[in-house]
Amino acid sequence: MSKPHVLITCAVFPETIARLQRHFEVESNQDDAEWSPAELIRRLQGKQGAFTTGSVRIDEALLAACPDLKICANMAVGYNNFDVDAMARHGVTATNAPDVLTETTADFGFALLMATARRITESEHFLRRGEWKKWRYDMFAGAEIHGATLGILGMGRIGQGIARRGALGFGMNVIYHNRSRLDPALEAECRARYVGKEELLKSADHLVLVLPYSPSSHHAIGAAELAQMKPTATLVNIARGGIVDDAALAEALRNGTIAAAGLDVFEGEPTVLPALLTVPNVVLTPHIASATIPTRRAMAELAADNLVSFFEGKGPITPVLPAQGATK
Ligand code: 8YV
Repeated sequence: MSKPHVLITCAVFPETIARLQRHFEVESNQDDAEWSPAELIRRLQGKQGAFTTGSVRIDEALLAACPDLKICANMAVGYNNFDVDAMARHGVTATNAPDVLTETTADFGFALLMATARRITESEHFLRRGEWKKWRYDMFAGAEIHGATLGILGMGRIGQGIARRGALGFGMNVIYHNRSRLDPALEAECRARYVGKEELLKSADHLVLVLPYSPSSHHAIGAAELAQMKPTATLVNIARGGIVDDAALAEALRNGTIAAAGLDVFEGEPTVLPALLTVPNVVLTPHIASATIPTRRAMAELAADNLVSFFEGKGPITPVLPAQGATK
C-alpha cells in the first residue's frame, strides 16, 4: 500500500522528519523558505497531510485548490491561522498542540511581566550605551511585583499557570476575566477571583493577556481600554497580535496612559509597528513564549502524532473544534 504524502511547511527537528518519513512520503522545508500562498498550494498538490505552524494560513482559497488534503496538524496551541469552518466544509481535519507548552509559556509570561515591570531591557540598553555614570535613587525605578494585583484576561490553561505563579510564588492578588467563569474548585486552586472586564482593567497593576484570537477578541485592548488602566500599570501580551491595537498602545506608552508593556506577539508579525520600536518603555520579543527545546520537541511530536494517528485510522489526538472528527 502506498504511503500518504505529507508536506512539512517549516523547518523542524530532524528527528521529526525522520519519524514522519517512517510513515509517509515527506516533502520538507528545512531551508524555512517563505512560500507564497500560490507556492504553498502548488506544494500541497497530491499531499494528504500538512504539518503547519501558526504562520501558515489555511483558508477557503487554499482548501478549494488542494482537494487531496485531509488533515492539517498545527505545531501550536493557537489555531487562528486555520479557517476551521472552511476546513470542516472541506472535510479537512484540524489539530493543534495543547497542554505540552502550558507551563513553559506561563513561565515566559511571568518572565516578560517581570522584565517589563522592573524595566530590565530598558536599563540594559542604557548600560550598553555607556550612559551609566553613577547611582541615583530613582534610576529605573519600576513597579512592585510581589503583593501587587495581577489581572489575567483569558483564563485557559496558560492563564491558570500564570495565576498560580503569581499567587503562590509572589503573593499576588489575582483577578481574572474570561468568557466563562472557572469552576469554584479550580478558582480556589488558582487563588483567582473572577471580575468583570472593566474592574480587571481598573484594578490590575499588571495585566497579562492570554486569550485566543478571534474576530471577537480583535482589539480587545484599544485606546478606550488602555485609558481605563492605571497610569502605573504594565500590560503583557503573550496571546496573539491583533488582540491589542498596537498603534493605540504605542501612543499610550508614549503619553504615560500606562507605564510599560511587554509584547511577544504583534499585529502583522513578523513586521512590528515602527512606533513600538521607538518607545523605550516596552519589552519586545519575537514570539518565543513556547521556545525551549524540550517544549518545541513536544509540540513537534504531538503534531506528528496527530498525523500518524489520523492516517492509521485511529483519529486525530488533539482535534480542534468545530472540525472535530471531520474526515474526508
Ligand atoms: C508557536 C504559539 O510557537 O502555540 C502557539 O499558539 O503561539 C507558539 O507556541 C507559534 O504559533 C508557532 O507555531
